[in-house]
This record gives sequence, C-alpha cells and structure tokens, in this order.
Amino acid sequence: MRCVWAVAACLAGLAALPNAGFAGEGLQAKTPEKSTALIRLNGVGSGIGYVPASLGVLLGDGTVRPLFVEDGQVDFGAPQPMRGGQQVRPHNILPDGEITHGTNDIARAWLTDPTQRYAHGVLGDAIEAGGLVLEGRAGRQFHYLLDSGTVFEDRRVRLVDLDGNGRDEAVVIQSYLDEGAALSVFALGADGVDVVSEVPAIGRLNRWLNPVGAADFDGDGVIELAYVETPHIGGKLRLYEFRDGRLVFDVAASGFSNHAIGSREQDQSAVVDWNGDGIIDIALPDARRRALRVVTFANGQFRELAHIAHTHKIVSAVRAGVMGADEDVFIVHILADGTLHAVPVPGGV
Ligand SMILES: [Ca+2]
Ligand SMILES: [Ca+2]
Ligand SMILES: [Ca+2]
Repeated sequence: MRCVWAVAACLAGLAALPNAGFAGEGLQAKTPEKSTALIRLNGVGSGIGYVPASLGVLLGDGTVRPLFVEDGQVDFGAPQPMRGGQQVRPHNILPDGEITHGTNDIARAWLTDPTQRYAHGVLGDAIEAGGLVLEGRAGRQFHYLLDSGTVFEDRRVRLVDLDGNGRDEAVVIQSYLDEGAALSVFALGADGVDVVSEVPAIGRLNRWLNPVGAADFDGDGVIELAYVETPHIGGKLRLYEFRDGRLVFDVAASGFSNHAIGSREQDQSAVVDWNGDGIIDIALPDARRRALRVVTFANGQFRELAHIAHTHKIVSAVRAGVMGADEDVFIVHILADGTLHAVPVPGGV
C-alpha cells in the first residue's frame, strides 16, 4: 500500500491544515521518513536548467522514491537506487562538489583544489574550491586555478549558453577574501579557461549570493542571470543581462531568500513560465522562507504573480516537476515538518 496523505482526501480534518481553503496551494503529501531532500531523478544536469523534470525524495538509505500525481493526489513510487550514484569522482574535486554536464562545447565541469583559506562556511563546511575544471567534448580537461585572495564558494559550475553562440558559459560563485561574493562567468577557449565577465563583488567579506537561473526574464531577447544577494540577511533578487560578452545590471527586487545558512541545498528556486505569457518567471521563498513567491520581470516591470504562505519554513529545493499522466507541471517544495507541496503551474509551460 502506498503512503498517501493528500489534502483532497482529508475532508473532515481540512480545517486543521495550514492554508486550508486557499485554492492556489496545490496538492500536499507527507514525505516518507519526513525526507526534506527533493531531487531531480536525472541528476544535476547542467546545474542551472529550467526544463521541468521528474522529481523524487531521497531517503536515509540512499534510495529515491519518485513523485507522481494520480487521481488528484501526489504520491511516492517504490524506492529505487539513485542514478549516477556510483560515478567515479575526478581527482582533486571539491569533496561535496557536483559534476555538471553540458550539451554544447563543454561536456563536464566541476570545482577543484579544496582549500580552507576562507572561513565562512555557509555551504555546510569551511572547505571551498580553489579552482575548476572544464572538460571539452573530446575529453581534454582544462584547469583554472584561482589566486590566494579568492575561492569558489559554491558546489558546482553551471553550464549555460548565455549569448546563444552554441558555446556554453560557465557560471560560478567566486568569493573574495576581503570583498565577499561575486558571480563569475568563464568559457572554454582554444588554450584553456577564459575569464569572460563578473558581477561586482558585494563589497564586504562573508557576504554571499546564490544563483537562481538564466533566462530571458524580461522578454527583450537577451538572457539575464538571476541570483539572490545576501539570502541569509534579507535577500535581494538581482538580474544581470549578458550583453556583448559582459554582465550588465538590469533590475532588482527585495524580500527573498534561496538558501539557509549552513545548508548544502542551493536549489531553493525554480524558473518556469507561471502565467503562460511566454516569459520565464521565478518561484522562490520570501526572505524568511515561510512563503513561496512567484514573480515576473516581464517587460521590465517587477510583479508578484503568486504568494503562498506556509506555517513552516521551506527547507527543500524548490523545483519545477513534471508529474502525472498529463505531464502537468508543478512547483514542488517541502516544509520543515515534512509536508510536500506541489503547486500546479496555472499557465502550463
Ligand atoms: Ca555562449
Ligand atoms: Ca532579457
Ligand atoms: Ca511568464
């Protein structure tokens, strides 16, 4: 028998549930083992993609239970091994680093050269990366080493073609020991890793930022990189356009957080066309992570499209999931009490 606990079935007890009666809240289910690890079944991919994916929850024994929707209820399939769990890890990789996979000129990328020279520790430990590797399609690996004044305060290299030239850019959080975090863009050149552009560092040590996504968020035909600056102390969602090979500030809005200090989970945001107007929108927690906000920058105007309040903190990733026979798309996230919320995307995708 499947472990099911869905709001739609809890007729008598509905009044006691958080947010009961709010039509936009979507489906709910208690996760097995109160798991709060919401993962993509196909792994981390390019590390920044916005294509909705099949999702599952990770259990304590390392198995995964896939998520699906049937008869209006969200449910969990039988435990299965995690895909890619037995991969050989490259030499010198960051201990908790992830390998990302590109679809263009860069086949794989990862962070390297573990170092303790930046005692900040927002990502689960004080071991950060001192370099990165970009591996080309032919298997040749190119190593980029930072100088001693900076680290990659991150767990992955995100691969995305920001300018549409068929070659990926590599996006990674770089923290300066005296000026805090910046968002840096690299590319694979003929002889090695090229530095392309960088969002200016925040300006104070121990200030951090966490990426959200890359898409044309305002609809002007140019891709923006979105991130939350200082997600632990009242975060600002900032968008930088990638124009003529440079990152240029575009627009910002306040009141967000996409990371809990000390957590290894960096995916507390999803990008999806919520309202079906053809422009990608952003779903992420509010500054206290007690609500999910869906916002748009369509035509350069910031607007909140949905605000879903919760009685417990959002502690999992926030992901766009494909579930059910009709391949409906939901924004999925798990609260601190183990309740999973799957909010249907009203505009489709
Ligand atoms: Ca490119
Ligand atoms: Ca744009
Ligand atoms: Ca939209």
